[in-house]
Amino acid sequence: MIYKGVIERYREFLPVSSKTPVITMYEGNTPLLRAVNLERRLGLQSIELYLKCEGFNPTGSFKDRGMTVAVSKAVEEGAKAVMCASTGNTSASAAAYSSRSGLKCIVLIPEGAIALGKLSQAMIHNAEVVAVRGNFDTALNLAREICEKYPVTLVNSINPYRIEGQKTASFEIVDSLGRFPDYQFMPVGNAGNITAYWKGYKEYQKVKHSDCLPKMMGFQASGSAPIVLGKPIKNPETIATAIRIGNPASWKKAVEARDESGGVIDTVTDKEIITAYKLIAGTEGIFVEPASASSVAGLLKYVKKGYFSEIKSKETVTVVCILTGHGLKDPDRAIKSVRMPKVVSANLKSVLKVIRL
Ligand code: AN7
Repeated sequence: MIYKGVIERYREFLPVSSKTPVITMYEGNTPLLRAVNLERRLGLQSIELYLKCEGFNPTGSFKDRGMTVAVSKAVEEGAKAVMCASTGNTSASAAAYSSRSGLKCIVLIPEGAIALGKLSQAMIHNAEVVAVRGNFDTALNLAREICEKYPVTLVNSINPYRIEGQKTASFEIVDSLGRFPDYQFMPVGNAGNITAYWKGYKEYQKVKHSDCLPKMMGFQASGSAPIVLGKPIKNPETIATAIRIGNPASWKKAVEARDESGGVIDTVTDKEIITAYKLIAGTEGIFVEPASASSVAGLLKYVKKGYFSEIKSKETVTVVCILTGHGLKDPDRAIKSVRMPKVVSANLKSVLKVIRL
């Protein structure tokens, strides 16, 4: 059967009917790749590591899973316009699905704080892009207020349809592995995604009659870690602009996911994020954006801490790291993280001198 996106594939688990006009770009069905090179790097024989490559979605991030449901439902319910505040990926996805559906799309972004790739996506898809002099949290408050007062549908993850769509990623992981993973490492920003995965795993557990659920291991950037600190942060900072969020909307649900699963929500530093970012690209050939690398950064931190040291030598555990967004979203960061190309004269001798064959 030809793949037709997450709504068709997981229809019975989603709030859609035969009357719902499905706005899709065949999102989802992303690769779950075994990361043998990273496994070697971690130095633990007992970990089977997989990477869920969500950057391979149509607009380059996991947001498309939720956006297909949110925009389809907005059209079904007769909306004329949708709106979101965004650190970039939500706005890119909202703009793309809106242009496909004919809805007007308005996005509020924190001025100067979103990666260029994401900004270019929102703009080329004809969204009304407004840069707010403030951070994401301020922009989200404004978007909420506007959507309460005017006939505009909010498509941030406060919109329950977003969470419903995003939970399909956990179904895919179970379907690909043929079992539930033991641990899932992932970034946490506004905390919608950890909420969605946990909801998905719990729903699938009932269907699959499994007694195993993964521990949810969420990671915030250390300068933007309100959940870890237990209080909102007024001026969050991190190079991982996607998760530069000081007051996550799904805070309570994220804490529930952590506690019900026996997992953790912890921090990784920008330095740890960049190390993991380069390691994923350099050892597995997958280019992710910095925020996404916080999942692997978290895994490296926990391996180093000895978190997995109690695993008996014959046992193996299955770990999935969620790589939420594509590296091309933020090419500036890649360029800043590596050495620039050497410039040489246009002759064989000069080129050979540099490439050292
Ligand atoms: C690549 O686009 O919040 O914890 O406005 O773009 O569900 O917020 C993006 C978040 C992780 C965090 N990785 O997910 C937005 C936005 C990437 C992201 C997250 C985001 P949530």
